[in-house]
Amino acid sequence: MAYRQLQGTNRGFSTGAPVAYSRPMPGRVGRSALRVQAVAEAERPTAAKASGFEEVVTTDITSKLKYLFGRNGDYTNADAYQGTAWSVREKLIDSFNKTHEHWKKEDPKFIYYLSAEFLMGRSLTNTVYNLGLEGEYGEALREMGYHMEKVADAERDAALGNGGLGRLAACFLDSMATLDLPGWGYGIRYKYGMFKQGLKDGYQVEMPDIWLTKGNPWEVKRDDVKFEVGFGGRVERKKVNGKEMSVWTPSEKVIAQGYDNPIPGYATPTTSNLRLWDAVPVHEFDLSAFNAGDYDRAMLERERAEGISAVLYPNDSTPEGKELRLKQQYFFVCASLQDVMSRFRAVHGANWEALPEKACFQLNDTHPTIAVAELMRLLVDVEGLEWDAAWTITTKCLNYTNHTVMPEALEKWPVKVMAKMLPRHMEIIEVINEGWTKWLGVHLKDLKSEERAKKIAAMSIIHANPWNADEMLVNMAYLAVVGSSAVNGVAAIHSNIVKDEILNDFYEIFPSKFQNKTNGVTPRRWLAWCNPELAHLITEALGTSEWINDTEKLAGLRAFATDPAFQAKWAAVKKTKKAKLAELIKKIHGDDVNQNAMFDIQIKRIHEYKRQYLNVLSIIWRYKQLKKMTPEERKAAVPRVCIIGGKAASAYDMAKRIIRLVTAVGDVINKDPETKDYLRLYFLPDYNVTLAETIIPAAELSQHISTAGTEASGTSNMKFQMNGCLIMGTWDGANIEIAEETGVENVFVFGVRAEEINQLRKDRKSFKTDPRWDELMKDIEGGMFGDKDYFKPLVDSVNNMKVGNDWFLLANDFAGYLAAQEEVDATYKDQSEWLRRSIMYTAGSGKFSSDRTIREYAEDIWHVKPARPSA
Ligand code: NBG
Repeated sequence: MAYRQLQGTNRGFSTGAPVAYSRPMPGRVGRSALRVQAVAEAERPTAAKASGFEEVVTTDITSKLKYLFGRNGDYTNADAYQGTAWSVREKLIDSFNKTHEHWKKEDPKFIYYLSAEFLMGRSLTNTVYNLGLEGEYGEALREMGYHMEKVADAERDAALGNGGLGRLAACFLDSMATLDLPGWGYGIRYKYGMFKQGLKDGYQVEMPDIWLTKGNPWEVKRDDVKFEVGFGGRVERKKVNGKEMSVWTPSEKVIAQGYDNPIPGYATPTTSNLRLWDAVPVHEFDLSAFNAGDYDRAMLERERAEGISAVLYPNDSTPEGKELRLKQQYFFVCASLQDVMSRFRAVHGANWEALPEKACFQLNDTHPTIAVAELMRLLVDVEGLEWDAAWTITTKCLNYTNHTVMPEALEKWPVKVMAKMLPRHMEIIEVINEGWTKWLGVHLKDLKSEERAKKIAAMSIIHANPWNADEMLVNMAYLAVVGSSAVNGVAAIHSNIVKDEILNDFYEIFPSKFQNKTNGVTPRRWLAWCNPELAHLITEALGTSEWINDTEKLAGLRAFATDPAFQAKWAAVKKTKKAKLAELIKKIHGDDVNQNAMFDIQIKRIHEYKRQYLNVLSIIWRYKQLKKMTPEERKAAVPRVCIIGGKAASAYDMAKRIIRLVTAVGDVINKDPETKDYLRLYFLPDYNVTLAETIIPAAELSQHISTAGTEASGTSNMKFQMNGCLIMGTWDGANIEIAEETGVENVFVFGVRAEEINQLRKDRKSFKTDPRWDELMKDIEGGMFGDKDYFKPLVDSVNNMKVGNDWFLLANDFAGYLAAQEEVDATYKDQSEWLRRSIMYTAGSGKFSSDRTIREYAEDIWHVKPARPSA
């Protein structure tokens, strides 16, 4: 009873207040600071009432600890986390139930976001803030002698994703819920998420991410949500009820067990859902094998089944690994489609023609593309629809987002593997391809026959492996395009590359299918909650906290960009955040860093195209210049603390060498008594969502320096921008739009343009490298940072045109990069100019809220409308 009151009153929904009603401002700062809020403070509970709530919360936390964990006082922070999380969970489930009761009643069209990855990070703080409960929980914990931030620190990240693609999916869920859009995410409940990265003697080591051992308060196991998923076996034609049908008899079956992860929207009663599938055996245990003494066989089925959802992206360089990955993809797609169809059937019966009015699916990259064949199978083989009717439904329901231009990430499955694991799907794909190529033949009838044949071969979903003519492949991107209504890229330049290069043949045939949806990030997690100090300042200046879900309002900050008093406050926030990061560096590396130095950051997956190597080269160059200076000259230099973080895929050898180069250079620089006050380089291991939440608010300069045309969008660039961090970037991905919104003159742009790349690659062998470049290559090769042999392939990859070919054109951009670095230094010396730019970044970040992106998807692709439950 008391809780219902607490929830109803505190969230203010019963008042029918507009979306950005009196949000308690972000900040773990207690209620008195919250009282400075500009808007509708009257709606907040009075202090007397509030302290009553806190008592109730305290009692609830301790009761959770007592009855769920058998603990009675003397709690550690980790205990306090468990008690708090299990208490918050109840509020979340209340709101989840209400939302879903409403949606069931309204029966709106749903969007289902199919993604092999959801990089959620931690949930406690985000949930408490999104639900507007931070005051109560913060205070209750304080009364118990704990601090919310330390308590929240006990939570393990849900790291069910590799990087940008998975984190984007997580931001999208936050925005879908916040915008009251009926929508769910569907994915895999990996037992082990993204590996934990450690450093041993400066080299990356990988450790399993065991994140579920202490239970997961943020999920609800659904014992009533289970579907069978089959693999292998054979297909026969049989007469079923007088009709010729294809009947697939799989040789292996597993059960997909559903787990719901409620997703709270912000400033709305809507709480949506991320349903993740766990693979479990059909039969618990083979007792007869056990009784016969065959213990291994008794356990075999369980192990095989559990293996499917065990690990995020197993290394796919071996055939077994590849097979497992395809298995994962089919596993979650099959369960998700069955789930959606069974809910549809419960309401609409077998009226499948109406399915596209009630459901649409977004394929997050090619990973869930098997959905094209699976939806066809379910409609034709299971529901008995005619092929053409099923095809119309399928293509109306599905849409595909492309997230990469990297050929190695555009999936192609060997026909052999597909036919063995999913024999019926392989047949279906063959039929789709037959129909498709035939259609093409007619469509292209005006071409000369030779040309037409060439074009059709180039666009065939099934084609020979260009490196091995004996092997036939299924091109998943082609299947996705042919099977979808809409295809989109994730930033303007990227969508153009998709249209003009990667899928150009398809674009020419279906120009209206192709769209752009520039990525965005949730301003809740990535500004309001991770940088409460800045959020307070913004709210104070704008006189409203409405910017939290209407980021266009941030533009109002432009009026303060040159105001010295505001600049001083802005600088003070950055200083606080830098101090926090400095603390972290001290904890990890044991070093005190100069907090007046510029914090220069590059955090992202390690990849040659992202060019962390180029960053290191410029740091070495800076070091060498500092060494040449007199102590007096050094004093005039801009000191920098450079930070690089990111994981290298376990099989990506070159990326691992880059990490070692970072640590090796850091080892030399950080110890040099002459320069260490002016330059540091740290590698921060195990970069993840939580670490990003500390690093990004502290950053002053961030590096987004991919070779033009290679980074589809980037999303950390948007997070940095929101937090007032200046960007050093190439004309690539979303950097371009960020520069346009911020004012190009405020961004440090350098490097060649995407349209020049092909020619420059051809000419790279004869490119005359900068003498400074040559010097650095000799330094590394000569062992200036030790590990000569280990670094040799790295040097060769960019410098020895007989071995490597500098595919990502580091040498071409090197001189421009150093010049841009000089510009950075000069600007930093003028702190008022630097601060003006910093404010202009946040002010210009309105476009990059994932709310904007999701609104565009909802309007242009999904045609899904908000459906908000009443409070
Ligand atoms: C990544 C791109 C990023 C982009 C994210 C989200 C993959 C396959 N792609 O540039 O590299 O920001 O997707 O769209 O992870």
